[in-house]
Amino acid sequence: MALERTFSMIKPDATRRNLTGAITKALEDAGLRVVASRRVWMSRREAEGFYAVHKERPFFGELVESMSSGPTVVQVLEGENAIARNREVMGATNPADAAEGTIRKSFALSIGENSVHGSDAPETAAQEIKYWFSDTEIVG
Ligand code: DAT
Ligand code: MG
Repeated sequence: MALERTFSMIKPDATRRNLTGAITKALEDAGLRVVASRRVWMSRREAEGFYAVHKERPFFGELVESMSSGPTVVQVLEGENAIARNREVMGATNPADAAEGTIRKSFALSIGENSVHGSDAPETAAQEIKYWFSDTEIVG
């Protein structure tokens, strides 16, 4: 498997608790390299656009509210199997189901405030990276 890139986000519930460093360390310890990073307080409109795939879900309003409630850190991660590796180190969406040692098991507060986002497939990774970063901002 060649080097792959994925999109990651440290969510407002985590930046609020000063967990940016701890979460980045967990990603780096898992073999992922941060090749782009920016702190951004997204607008409701940006959050709605980013999570458009979930717009019919009952939790969409809550999700947009929470994602625009404070700063996030948007990142591009690079590594072998980066998409799957990142999902593995993040843990299950609901922290109650997340495996021991995962970021969500260690830090998430609830299914809605679950500390991190990670792309789930090559197509969404490409789309999500492009949503937040231009090519020149990614330095591998
Ligand atoms: P993931 O972030 O693991 O890819 P997802 O794509 O199914 O999970 O959902 C996106 C986000 O939406 C998730 O990180 C938190 C929120 N969410 C999902 N299910 C939820 C629920 N049942 N109640 C509240 N928020 C939810
Ligand atoms: Mg998802």
